[in-house]
Amino acid sequence: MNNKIIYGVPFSQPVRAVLWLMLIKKVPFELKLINPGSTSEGGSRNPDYLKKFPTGTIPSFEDTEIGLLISESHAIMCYLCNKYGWNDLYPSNAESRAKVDSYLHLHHRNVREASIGLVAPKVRKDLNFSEDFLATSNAIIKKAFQAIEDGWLSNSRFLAGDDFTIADISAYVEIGQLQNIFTNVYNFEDYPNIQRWLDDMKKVDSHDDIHAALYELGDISEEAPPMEKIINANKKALIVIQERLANIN
Ligand SMILES: N[C@@H](CCC(=O)N[C@@H](CS)C(=O)NCC(=O)O)C(=O)O
Repeated sequence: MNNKIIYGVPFSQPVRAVLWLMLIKKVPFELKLINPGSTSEGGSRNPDYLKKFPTGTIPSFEDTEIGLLISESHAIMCYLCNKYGWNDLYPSNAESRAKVDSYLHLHHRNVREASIGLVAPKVRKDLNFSEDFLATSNAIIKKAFQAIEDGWLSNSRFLAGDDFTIADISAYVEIGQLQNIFTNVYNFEDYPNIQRWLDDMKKVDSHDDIHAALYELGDISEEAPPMEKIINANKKALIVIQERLANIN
């Protein structure tokens, strides 16, 4: 058993961000499957999970050796970078780090809205989002993408400068999933800087492995995928991650 445990499913965007960091850095871990939102055993809203992680969300991280429990993908990624000195992905220089942090803070309720406004309505029909809710969400997404296009990516190759950082990981799991190679629910034609960045991000180590669930799910623009397809996408991604872990451990 590994002392580092990541709780979640590979289909979840913030879970993918943490798993991607671990695969890039080739650090062994155990992935414990937790079903988001479920109150059943193995669910993120089950009392057993809530006892450890009161926010009831995935991803969460546990280091059993030192008794550390943390939720929130950004906090987990920053912790791992701090702990293991991954300054290439989370610069130690205060000014460069501030740029990364600035994106990480912006992400919530802005870029993260991509999942809520564009993907969730397709994959979570049961949540019955109202027209008003979706209109607000889409307006937030448009504003956030425009800021990235005109600001963050207008003068630099990556979000926080010319080097790839955890800000790019976090942003890509949200924005990348919308591309036509995956769910195909957003047209990036009017965003040349974002398109260029998306193409660069496809070359990042472990990109294809970490997106196995999305490759498996395919285009959802015309039709909402049946639950079985989503479950199979998670299963396929799990196999890919387990194979990678077998080579790391
Ligand atoms: N800000 C959190 C967001 C986590 C989040 O929203 N996770 C979703 C799955 S993608 C979840 O756990 N939903 C279940 C719930 O809230 O009950 C992070 O970055 O970790």
